[in-house]
Amino acid sequence: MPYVIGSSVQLACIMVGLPARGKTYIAQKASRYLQWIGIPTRVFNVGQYRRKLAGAHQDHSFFDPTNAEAVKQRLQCAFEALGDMIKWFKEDKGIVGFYDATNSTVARREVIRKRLEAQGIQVMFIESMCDDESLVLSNITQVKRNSPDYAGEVDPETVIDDFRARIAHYETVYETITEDDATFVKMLNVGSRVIINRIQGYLQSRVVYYLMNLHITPRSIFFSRHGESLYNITGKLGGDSDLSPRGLKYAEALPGLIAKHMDGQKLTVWTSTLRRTIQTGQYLPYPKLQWKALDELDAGVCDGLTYEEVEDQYPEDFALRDDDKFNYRYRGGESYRDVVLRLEPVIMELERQHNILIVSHQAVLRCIYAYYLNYTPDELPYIKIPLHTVLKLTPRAYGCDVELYKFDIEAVDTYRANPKRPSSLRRLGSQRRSTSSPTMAGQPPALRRNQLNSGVISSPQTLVCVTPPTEEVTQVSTPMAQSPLLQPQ
Ligand code: ADP
Ligand code: FDP
Ligand code: F6P
Repeated sequence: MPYVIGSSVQLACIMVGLPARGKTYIAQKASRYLQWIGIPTRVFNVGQYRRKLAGAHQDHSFFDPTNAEAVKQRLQCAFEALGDMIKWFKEDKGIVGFYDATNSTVARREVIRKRLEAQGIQVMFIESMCDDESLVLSNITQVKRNSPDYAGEVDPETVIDDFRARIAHYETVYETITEDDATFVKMLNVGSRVIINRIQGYLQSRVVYYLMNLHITPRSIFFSRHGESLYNITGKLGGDSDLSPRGLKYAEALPGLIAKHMDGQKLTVWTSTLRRTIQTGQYLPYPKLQWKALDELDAGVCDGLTYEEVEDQYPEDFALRDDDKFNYRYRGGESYRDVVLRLEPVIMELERQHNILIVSHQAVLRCIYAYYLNYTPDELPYIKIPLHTVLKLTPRAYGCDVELYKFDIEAVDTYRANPKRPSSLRRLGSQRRSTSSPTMAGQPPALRRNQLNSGVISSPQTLVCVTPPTEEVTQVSTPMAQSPLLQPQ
C-alpha cells in the first residue's frame, strides 16, 4: 500500500462553497477513491444533520443569516457533525474525513480549524467556486430537485426559485478563502483553474492530484472481459492463450453493440497486453491502447493450473484464499490488493478521459468495477463479471448507471463461489428484479453504510428489455454503492 498502516497522519478535508457547487459530489468521489486504495475515509454531511434536527422541509428562509433561531439550529448541526467527525478520528482511527457543509465564512472556518488542529488533525480546505450560471441551474434541476429537502414538490420552478433564494442568502455572507496560512485547494469552474496553497505530504497531495483530474462531461465507460479463451474452456487459470471459436465470435459481434451506443462519438479502447484481450478488440474500429496494468491477476506458481489442481497441489494456499480472497497473494504472484494498487494509475487516467472501452480480465474488471460501485474489499473478489457480456457505466451526480448487455454467444462459466461463505451473489441470468423502492433493507451492509454516510439516497429503478444481438439488457440506476452484479439471494 502507498499508505502506511499505522501512520499517525489524519486529515480533515473541509469543503467550502455556495450551495450547488459540487461539494457533496467532490467529497463523495474523493472518499470513494481513497477507500478503494485502502485508506479509511468517511464523509460527514451537515445537511443530513440539519434534516434530522430541523426537518427536511425548510424553505429558503431557514438559510437567511438574519433568521436568528435558524442560525442557532444550523450552528448546532454543524458542531454535532464536527464532533462526530472528531470522534471518528479518535475512536475509529479514521484517516481522511470530509466535512461537507458550505463553511462560507472565515469565522466559521477558523473555529473548525482550531478545533481540529487542537486534536492533532491536519486541516485542508477544498473550495469549489462556479460562476457558470447554466451549470448551477443544471445542478439545481438535476440534483437538488431530487433532494429530500424537496420531496413531494412537483413543480420544478418552485424548487428552482427556492434553491436560488437559498443560494442568495449564503451569498450575502460568503467569503472566499484568503487565509494565507491555511492549507487549501480552490477549484474554479470544475477545475478549469486550480489554486493550491501550502499542500504538503502524501495524503494531501494525493487528494489534490485526484481532484485536479476530475471532470463532469457526460461519457460512457464500457467493460468487457475478453472472449472465451482456450484456457477458459479447460478451466486453467492465467496463461496467454488464444480465443476459442466462440470467443472469436464474440470479438466479431462486439463492434456492432459498441457502434450502436457510440453513434459516431469518439471512443478509445484499452486492452491488456495479453493475446486474448487484443484478439477480442481486433475488429473494433477505434484507437487502441495496451496497458500492462490491465493484465490478469498473476496466479504465480498456480498459473496454468485448474482450481482442482491448485486444491490438490497447494491445499493450504487454496484454503487461505477462501479465507481472505482479497488479501491472499499467490506464491510468486499477486493478491487482489496488489491488483488494486497497480490499477491506481488506470483509475486516475479513467477520471481524465471521456468514452472508454476496457477489454480486460475477470479479476482486473472486478477491481475497477468496485471503484465505481463502491464495493468493500470483502465483496470485490466475488463480483460476477461473466464472459460475453458488456457492462456500460454512465457516471451520474452521486453514482453510476449500469447496463448489462449479455450476448447470445455461449461461454463457459469461470466463476468459483466460496464454499466457506454463503453466496450472496446471483447469476446474471436471474437478475430481473424490481428495485423501485429505495428501501435499504435487504441490501449488502456496505450499501447501507455508504448511503447513510453520503446523506443522499437516490431511488434505484430497473428496466429490462431484450434487443438483438444481445440476449438480455439489464439497466439499473444505482446510487454509488449499488450494483446489479451483487444481489442478496
Ligand atoms: P453542493 O454539495 O455544493 O450543494 P452537489 O455536490 O450536491 O452540490 O452538486 C452536484 C452536482 O454538481 C453534480 O451534478 C455535479 O455534476 C456538479 N459538480 C461537480 N463538480 C462541480 C464543480 N467543481 N463545480 C460545479 N458543479 C460541480
Ligand atoms: P447540502 O447541499 O449538503 O444539503 O444549503 C446547503 C446545505 O448542504 C444544507 O443542506 C445544509 O444545512 C448546509 O448546506 C450546511 O452548511 P452550513 O452549515 O454552512 O449552512
Ligand atoms: O479463469 C479466468 C481467470 O481470469 C483466471 O485467469 C484468473 O486466475 C481468475 O479468472 C481470477 O478469478 P478468481 O480470482 O475468482 O480466481
